[in-house]
Amino acid sequence: MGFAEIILLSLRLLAAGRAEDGLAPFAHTAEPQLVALLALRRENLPHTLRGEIYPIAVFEGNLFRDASVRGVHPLTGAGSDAPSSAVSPLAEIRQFTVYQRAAPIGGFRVTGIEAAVYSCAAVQVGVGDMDLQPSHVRFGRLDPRVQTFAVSGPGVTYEYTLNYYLALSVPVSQPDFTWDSLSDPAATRRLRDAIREAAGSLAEPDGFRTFDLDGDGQPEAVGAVEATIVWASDRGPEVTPRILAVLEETPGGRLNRRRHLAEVMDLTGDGIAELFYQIDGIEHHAFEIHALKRNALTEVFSGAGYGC
Ligand SMILES: [Ca+2]
Repeated sequence: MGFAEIILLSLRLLAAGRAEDGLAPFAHTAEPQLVALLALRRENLPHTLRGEIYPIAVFEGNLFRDASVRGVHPLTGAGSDAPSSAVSPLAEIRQFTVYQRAAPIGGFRVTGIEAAVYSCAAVQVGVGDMDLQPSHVRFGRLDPRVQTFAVSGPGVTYEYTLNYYLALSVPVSQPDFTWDSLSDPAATRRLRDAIREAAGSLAEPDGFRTFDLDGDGQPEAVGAVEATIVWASDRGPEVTPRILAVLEETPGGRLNRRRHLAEVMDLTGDGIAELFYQIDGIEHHAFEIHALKRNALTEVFSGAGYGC
């Protein structure tokens, strides 16, 4: 599962792009923003680190579009899509800032493009030099984004651990927000009740977290009740919280696909945070970006699916 079957080969690739445009009426950033994933791999015996950049989406002209570029499967020779002359955006965009929980923890510079094989798909990834703050590089086993694999073959047995970080080609300053639920238990109660009610359940929400998506100083909260994820926005003591989104935890109705809220960050530079979701399934990863507009969270990108 996961990226267990990644094999890195240096290949000259025929590749095909895939565009799944979303609509996002936001202010322009000055230059295209390449939203990418840094897969940081630790070889567990020597504790060496290696990073690979996976392009996810480009934000340009107020739109997010798929930035993943298919390769040719090195084992079967088959492409995931019809061959084309699509070129990885990493050929032009090489410098990234790496984030963890919306805080920059270092940089990555792409020096080459290679094929990474994930299960039945091959994609182009960037390899290169990284400079991360060691204290922020985490491989905690409780983190849902961290996966450990044991690989054994003829005369070879080793183990490695992967963690994923958001990487942006255009660094965007993030609002500094901490909201203490203990200091405002009434607002916490309002938000938790609104989440339960929207989910249609009496159960207490799991994974209750707060952010300030719109920068107004009032909290937006997320919580899950069974398989339903609810976002709500507090509007003060006299008003019922506004429901921003009700999502199924298993998107598309496919079994074993789950959303992980990987980052909540302003990706577009307009001061309003977007949600960056990683969708994990069996031998499959994909990504979604949701944005706050007109008092609702709307999916503005879905794509960069890796795997079967
Ligand atoms: Ca807010």
